[in-house]
Order: sequence, then C-alpha cells, then structure tokens
Amino acid sequence: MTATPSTSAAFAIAREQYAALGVDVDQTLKTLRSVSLSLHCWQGDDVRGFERHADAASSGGIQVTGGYRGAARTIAELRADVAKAASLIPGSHRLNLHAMYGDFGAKAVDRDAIEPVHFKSWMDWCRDQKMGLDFNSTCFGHPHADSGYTLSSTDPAIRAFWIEHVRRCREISAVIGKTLGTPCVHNLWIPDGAKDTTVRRSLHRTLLRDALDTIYAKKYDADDCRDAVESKLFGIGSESFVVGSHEFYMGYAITRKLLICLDMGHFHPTESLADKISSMLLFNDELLLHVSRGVRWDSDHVVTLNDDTTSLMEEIVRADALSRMRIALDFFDASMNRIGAWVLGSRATQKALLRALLEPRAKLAAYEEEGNFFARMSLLEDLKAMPFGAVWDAFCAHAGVPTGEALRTAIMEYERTVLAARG
Ligand code: RNT
Ligand code: ZN
Repeated sequence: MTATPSTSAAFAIAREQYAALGVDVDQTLKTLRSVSLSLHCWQGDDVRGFERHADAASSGGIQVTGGYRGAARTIAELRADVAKAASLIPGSHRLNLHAMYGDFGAKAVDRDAIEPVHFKSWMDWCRDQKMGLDFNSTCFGHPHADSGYTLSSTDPAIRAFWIEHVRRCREISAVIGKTLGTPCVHNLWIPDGAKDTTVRRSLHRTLLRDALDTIYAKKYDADDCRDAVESKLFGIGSESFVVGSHEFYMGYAITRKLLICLDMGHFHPTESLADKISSMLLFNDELLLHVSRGVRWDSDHVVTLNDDTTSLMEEIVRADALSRMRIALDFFDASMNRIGAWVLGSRATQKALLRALLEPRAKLAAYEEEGNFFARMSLLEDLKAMPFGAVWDAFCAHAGVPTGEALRTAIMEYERTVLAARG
C-alpha cells in the first residue's frame, strides 16, 4: 500500500512542525520500525491451549470474559489468525507461545513430559513467517495447580512436578533460540497465592526461592535463552496473598541475574509502572514488559493509547533504554473480534512508542534545567495537539498496512470469510 496523496501532504506538514521543535521524524520512524513486539498467542483462543486433557485453562487467577464468535480451535486456525493479525501490524514481530500450545497431536502429554519436539512445527512456522519465538511455562489450568500453589506448594510431589515442567520449558526455549538464531525469552508466571489471610507466607516464599534455585541452576547461553520472572499483586482467588510479589522477584531476579517481567496490570491501580523504569534500569540490564490494560483490576483489557501506555513509553525513551526492553503484550478479550483486538492493542503500543519518540527531549530537558517549569509544561501541552496521527499514518503506509476504515474492512472481511465458519 502506498501513501495516499492526503497522507503524504499531511505527513510533510507534520514533519516540518516536528522539525521546528528539533525532532527528526525520519529517524524516529526508523527507530520505531526496528522495535519488535512479542505477540501473545493466547489472545487468539482465550488462553485455552491445545492439550488433550485441557480443562478450563484460564484458571489460576486470570479470567477471560465474552463469547464472541471465531476463537481459534486448532493450531492451524491459530496460526492463520496470528498471520492475519501480524499482516495488519506495521513492522516485524515475534510470537509469544505458552507451553500448553504445543503440537501434541492426538497424544496427551502432561506438563512434566513436554519436549522440544512438541514445538518443532511452531519453530518451522515461525521461521517461515520470519518471526522470532518467545516462550512461557504454563503453571495454571491444571489439576496440580488446583490447591492454588505450584512451585511454592508444601507438597514435595507437586513442587517436583512443576519444577520439572519449568526445567523443560527452559530447555525448549534454548532449543527455540538456537534454532531460530534469536534469543528466546522464557517467562515464568505462577499463580501461587491464597484467597484469605495466610500465616505461612514466609514458608511459601522460602519454598519458591528454593524451587527457583533448582530450576535456574542450569545455565543457558544468553544468545539462546533469557529467563524472566513475573510478579503480581493479586489475582482472582489470590486476593490476600501472592507468593511471587514484586519484592520477591525484584530481589530474586537481581541476585540471580534474571530478567524481571513487569506487567502493567500487576500493581496497585494507582501505581505507575512508568515511574519504575528509571529505577529498575539501574539494577537490571534488560526488562521484559507485559503491556496490558487493567480496568479497576488486572482485567487484561485490550491495550489502547491511554496515559498509562504513553507515559510508560515516554519513560523508556527518556531513559534512552529502548534497546534494553523486551516488549510483550498480555491481554485477552473474548467479547470482540479477537484478531481486531490483537491488532488494536499492538498498534496502540506502537503509537504510544511513536508519541514518545516524537518528544523534543533536548528542549524539554533544557527548560527543566533552567527551572522554567512554565515552558516545560507549555511544550508538553503543545505536544498533545501535534499532528502525530499524520506520522502514524505515514508509518503504516510505508509498512503497507491499512489504517482507519480500510483496517476495519480488512478485519470484518476476515471475520466474514474465515471466523464465521467456525461456529
Ligand atoms: C497473569 C500473567 C501472565 C498471563 C499469561 C497468560 O496474571 O499476567 O503473564 O497473563 O502468562
Ligand atoms: Zn502478564
């Protein structure tokens, strides 16, 4: 798709306006183009996965609501949907797979028995699609997670089961990274916690630390696999106690040199994830982000271009830390067209980043240094009304992806021709 004349004219004016503030729009677009998002496979099928013994997979404190038609039911359907979504997101991106999405054929393969071979067809597919592949242990939606505890269970057999699962997931991740020639980020989130006041917090956290030490004792080459651990504040059924809190993983990851995964929905609703970035970057080489949108709770709504997303990206850019970020998406909405949701959330993340990149940082910093806080505020206010949309449209046109009505048409066409037939 080439730029329409109106896009080009609008873009030319926008570029001049940004240039007047000292912002190089062309450089900005180049930077934006270089950022790959890790697209979460679980938006396509409401976090169900493809295990033979699958029960309600989205247990463990996470919840998908809505009954919109067209969820992917098979690996082939999910791949078609990911490819469709990716074709409508400018740039080149990665796929983020959960262990429960393995290609198990007709066999029931339990979580403590998964092997790299179960992910071979995903690696082949990603290679064809020119996508990197990231990976996640799946420690929820399983009878051995029913007590609410996995790696921090007081039952040694349950702990051993999940240790084996995560150990295998790391091994699979390393094979993925080596096979595709780009490091696979392996993320670990566990649901462990309790609904009500728990008196043995210390015991569960000690058990978790020790289980993790067993898991991460084996080292993999950072070119193949990078490990991240994801904290949380609370979940459904774990309102009063979450073993893997932010403090727990902050300490754990820093002392063990792992990545910390920061999910936008995993903090107090009034707490700003954006403000954490400049602190955490002092003590961590890289950070993994789960870009999400909590509405009143960790509800995993589709990401939109709101203040939270924008200020997060601003902080990353202001800290000159884009290359130290692994940006993954984490939302799941079954109340609307799922491909549309994927595309909108991904594009909103990119838009937030674009806005941040279009900020005249040097000028703002100079006002701040002079103590001219009126000028700083005034310029920040001006930026909100700058023609950022024209730059976004040009970015999409350059990437050959539709915007506006054409995007809606493309999504609805796919719904009519592909999703409707799924019943
Ligand atoms: C749960 C975490 C976790 C999951 C995915 C499916 O609260 O955010 O990242 O959403 O692993
Ligand atoms: Zn998450």
